[in-house]
Amino acid sequence: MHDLRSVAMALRTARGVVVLTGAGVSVESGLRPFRGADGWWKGHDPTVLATPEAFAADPALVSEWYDTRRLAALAAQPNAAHRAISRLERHLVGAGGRFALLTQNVDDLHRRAGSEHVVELHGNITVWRDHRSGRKVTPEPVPFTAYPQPGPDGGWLRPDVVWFGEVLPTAAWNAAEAALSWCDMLLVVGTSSVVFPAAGLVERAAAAGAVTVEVNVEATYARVEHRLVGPAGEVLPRLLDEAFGNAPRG
Ligand code: BV8
Repeated sequence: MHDLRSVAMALRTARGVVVLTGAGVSVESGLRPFRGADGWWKGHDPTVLATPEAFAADPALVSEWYDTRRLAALAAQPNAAHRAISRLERHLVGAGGRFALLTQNVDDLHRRAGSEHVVELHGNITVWRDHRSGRKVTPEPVPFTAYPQPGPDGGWLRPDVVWFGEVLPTAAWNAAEAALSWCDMLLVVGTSSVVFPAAGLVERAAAAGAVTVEVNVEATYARVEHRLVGPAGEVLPRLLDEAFGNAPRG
């Protein structure tokens, strides 16, 4: 993997690193990716269920799907990919550089792996909100007693995630755009890069002159300069060892 060596050289001198992650970084934690056969649940397509229309039509079904995923995320453990990204953040910040982690994932595993500068572009499945009042709650780590679960203000509880057709949280999107202004290297890890506006960040980083690198088990349509093909839990630790020496693992 000669490209890993050239990517490591670029990473060694990068001053502003942004990492954009998708469901692929949590596959090695046992969580399903979003697309493909593995993503479907009881014969339902996630891209259909992850919409306000689906929740309005069948709040019980959508709540059950999300509660199942919430419990799976709580039971999962961060993997070597999450830990490598957390290690990269500590290295950059420790060396006086800048770092941002932009995640499309809602499973909270980056934060549990020790990442601090986490921008959750699509929300967080461990937080829910009353669908009428918007009041947020963090449910106990046990299954809901009913689907849908009544909220504190008379509505139903819905996950505090961004559904298709909903706008991304303003603060998160502003943070993502701000990161592009100082990003000189973008690592795109474990995402099919088909969901916008997140996927559009790759082209914008490249247009701003950043070195763009994809880490994925397969090549996607994302237009990047380098592709490191393999599981993120294997590629990222090797990349960091090559770039920074075999420092204590994160
Ligand atoms: C928006 C949270 C403005 C919920 C998600 C019509 C009307 C409105 C909007 C649209 C429209 N048509 C299109 C749009 C835009 C739409 C969109 O992009 N649609 C796509 C499908 C074409 N976007 C939106 O609606 C966004 N909002 O545009 O608002 C607006 C508003 C109103 C009207 C107009 C405009 C909101 C998008 C956010 C949706 N919510 N998630 C939930 O999680 O349930 S997105 C969902 O997809 C997940 O968050 C997921 O993270 C994200 C991206 O998927 P990936 O993470 O890439 O996961 P995937 O399974 O696809 O791929 C996994 C990858 O990992 C693969 O490449 C695989 O090879 C790789 N992999 C596997 N194992 C490993 C690995 N890689 C490394 N290592 C491994 N071990």
